[in-house]
Amino acid sequence: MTNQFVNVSIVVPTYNEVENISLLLSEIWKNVPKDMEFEVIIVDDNSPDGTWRKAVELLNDDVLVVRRIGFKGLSTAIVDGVVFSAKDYVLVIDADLQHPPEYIKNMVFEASRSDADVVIGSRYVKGGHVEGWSRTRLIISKTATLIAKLFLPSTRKIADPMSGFFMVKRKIVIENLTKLNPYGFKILLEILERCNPQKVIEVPYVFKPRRYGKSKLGAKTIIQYIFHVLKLSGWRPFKFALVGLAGVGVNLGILNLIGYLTPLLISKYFAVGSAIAIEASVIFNFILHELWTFRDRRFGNVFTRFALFHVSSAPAILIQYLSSISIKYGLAMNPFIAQLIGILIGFPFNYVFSELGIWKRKSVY
Ligand SMILES: Nc1nc2c(ncn2[C@@H]2O[C@H](COP(=O)(O)OP(=O)(O)O)[C@@H](O)[C@H]2O)c(=O)[nH]1
Ligand SMILES: [Mg+2]
Repeated sequence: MTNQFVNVSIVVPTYNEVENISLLLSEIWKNVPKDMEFEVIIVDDNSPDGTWRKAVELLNDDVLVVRRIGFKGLSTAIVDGVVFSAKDYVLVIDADLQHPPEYIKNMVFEASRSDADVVIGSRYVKGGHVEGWSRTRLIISKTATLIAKLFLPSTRKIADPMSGFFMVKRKIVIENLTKLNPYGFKILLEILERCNPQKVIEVPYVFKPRRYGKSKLGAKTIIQYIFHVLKLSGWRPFKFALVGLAGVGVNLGILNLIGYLTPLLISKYFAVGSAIAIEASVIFNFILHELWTFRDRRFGNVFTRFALFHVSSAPAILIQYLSSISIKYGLAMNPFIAQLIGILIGFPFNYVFSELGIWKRKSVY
């Protein structure tokens, strides 16, 4: 009889988990499907509490302990675990029993059934849940998920792209190893963005409170996370802002030129002159976004994108236009304040609309 399950390397990153490690291993043995071929790889960063020593004591033929000296970091530990692994799938699970091993069976079953590139243990699909989090903690997690979805198109259809409990085909990680930048804690985001998985599925699980010991992730995690997402996005929001800034320059430059060539257009017919300058800057911004900011995301018809870009620029344009006209006709509003309002309201709208509506990435799953 052929084996009905895929074979799996279970990678466990550990740092100061001495009280959890033996319980975790026995839970894993209890919960893997009976006829599944598997191995366990513990990647420990030379924990001061001697987790690695304890793990070596528990060693049997199917367990490998990697003790890294002079390294520290959750994501790099997981990537090293993948490098040492030898099976078709890698399953990543925390050592502190927050990812209950009883869900392994179901994840393996779904991987075997679907042949998905990535199987995510998900807290945010039906049947999934988080136990023991305060409302604040939950809001932070959901906000972080939303940030990922805005900046990283590969995560948009996934309910829990920040999960640390997941399976991935070894092959897609190894093939893209040099593209991975295992910064921070969210290696799944890296895999989704850089390894180009074609099929991703989510399986619900209940995230439990830590069994023993304490969390290694502190307040600076949030800053690191935002930095990580921006880096993964190729700094797109900054490129977008830079182009916008250059657009303001173009606007003013053209207005000056028009004034020089046809003075009437910046006096009696200022509304016309101003409109021409604004349109010139919108065209300029559009071209730069096409060639630079979103060059990898030019799908569909360029004229549709061009028309939509006018819609997305509309709030900024409108505020700018009204303020410049009102200033011109003496209805006095401080021009800097008017510009600032235009930018504050216009920029986020324009950016979000551009990301989600105009230059959206084609979804593969
Ligand atoms: N090898 C290694 N493992 C780590 C490191 N930081 C955290 N871990 C492990 O990664 C898992 C998740 O970390 P944890 O502190 O529980 O994060 P939290 O669940 O988000 O609070 C646990 O198994 C930790 O032992 C690290 O720097 N190196
Ligand atoms: Mg934990």
